[in-house]
Amino acid sequence: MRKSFTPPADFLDFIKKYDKFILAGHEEPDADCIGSQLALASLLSRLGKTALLKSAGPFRKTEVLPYKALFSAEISAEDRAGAAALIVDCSAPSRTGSLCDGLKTLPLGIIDHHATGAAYDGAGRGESPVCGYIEASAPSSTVLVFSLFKALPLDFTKDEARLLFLGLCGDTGFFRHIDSDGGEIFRIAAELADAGARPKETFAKIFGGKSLNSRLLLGTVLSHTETYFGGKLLIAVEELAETERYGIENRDSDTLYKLLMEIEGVEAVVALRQSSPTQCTIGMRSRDSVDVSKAAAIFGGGGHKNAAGAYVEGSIAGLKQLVLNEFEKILLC
Ligand SMILES: [Mn+2]
Repeated sequence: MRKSFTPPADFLDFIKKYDKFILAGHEEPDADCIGSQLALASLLSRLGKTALLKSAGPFRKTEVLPYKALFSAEISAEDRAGAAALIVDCSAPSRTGSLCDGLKTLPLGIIDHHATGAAYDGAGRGESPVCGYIEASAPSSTVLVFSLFKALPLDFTKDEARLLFLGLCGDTGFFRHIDSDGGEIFRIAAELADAGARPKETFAKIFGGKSLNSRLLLGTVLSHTETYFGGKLLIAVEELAETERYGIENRDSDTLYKLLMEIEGVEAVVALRQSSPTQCTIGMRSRDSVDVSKAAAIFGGGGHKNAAGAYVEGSIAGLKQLVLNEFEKILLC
């Protein structure tokens, strides 16, 4: 089936209606978040509008670090005057971290492709209008921003094409997560390549630039990965002392998940990390029909069907059994 992405008419009206936008993305931004925000800012400025780029950070991933200086983590009263807010690559203002307060009471537009995003109903925003372009079947937010360019219509500059392509490659793991029904994605990729996107350079941006410490941390985490349920589930553990020894900036989650998901028989991978003496992050990846977004929601987090996470109180030792209980239901039923 041939599908395409088209922004809802009321979302296009939202873009046309305001002259000034505060563009916010989620905390710890990835290539899709940053690529979407920057391409959108460029689109808005070409329409003669003001776009203020905001991110709470931290900028950890090597592919987003070069753009850090373009973003501010503060929203001033002057920024807010006459502005509408646009949040990208997440659906709830709370996901923007420290920016959340600065977005309060502003008219809000949302561009997102997360499965758990569709439920956002504007709760707590009083009379402020909320307008969403939320499409869980889109592989990246940049695909939705791409469709905004097409709908207006605007041709892509070389820089815009490269930013949109960067987000698309980031969220699809360089196209390897695209399953059937992916024709439209490759048509979009082809159009971005025609407009100046460079796959080789993008690959080097996303997968290059690693340090030796990042490989040593990866080796340590791999060396204490445990297998459960006949090899269907792997739990990888990163203790606080290990993160501190090698540096959190050297954490390479994408490669960890990739290496572990490549093991025969594995249906899900959980990365359990002690992020402070009292808090842990739980990252989850899964294959095809195994839905980890529900498990993440039980721990107060969210995400996609095959990629989700949560931030929870507790220690690795305490959480492991709770994780096993949830995955027993998911994998053995
Ligand atoms: Mn995304």
